Amino acid sequence: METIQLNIEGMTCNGCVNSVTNVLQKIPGVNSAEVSLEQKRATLIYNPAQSNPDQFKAAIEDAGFDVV
Ligand SMILES: [Cu+2]
Repeated sequence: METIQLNIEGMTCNGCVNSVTNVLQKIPGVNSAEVSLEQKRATLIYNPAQSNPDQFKAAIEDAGFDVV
């Protein structure tokens, strides 16, 4: 398992946090996804054999937010 932190722009409320959390948790290989509204950050623990940071970034952007 590996850990990665992604900085996210565009989240304004807990609904946004839930959206981001949900799309990340659906990605195969993601063990856990914690999203902080205050820190504008997602912390993921994932299996690098099953998923990669490009997928996380794409999923967040598809949900309407920006990874910076
Ligand atoms: Cu929101």
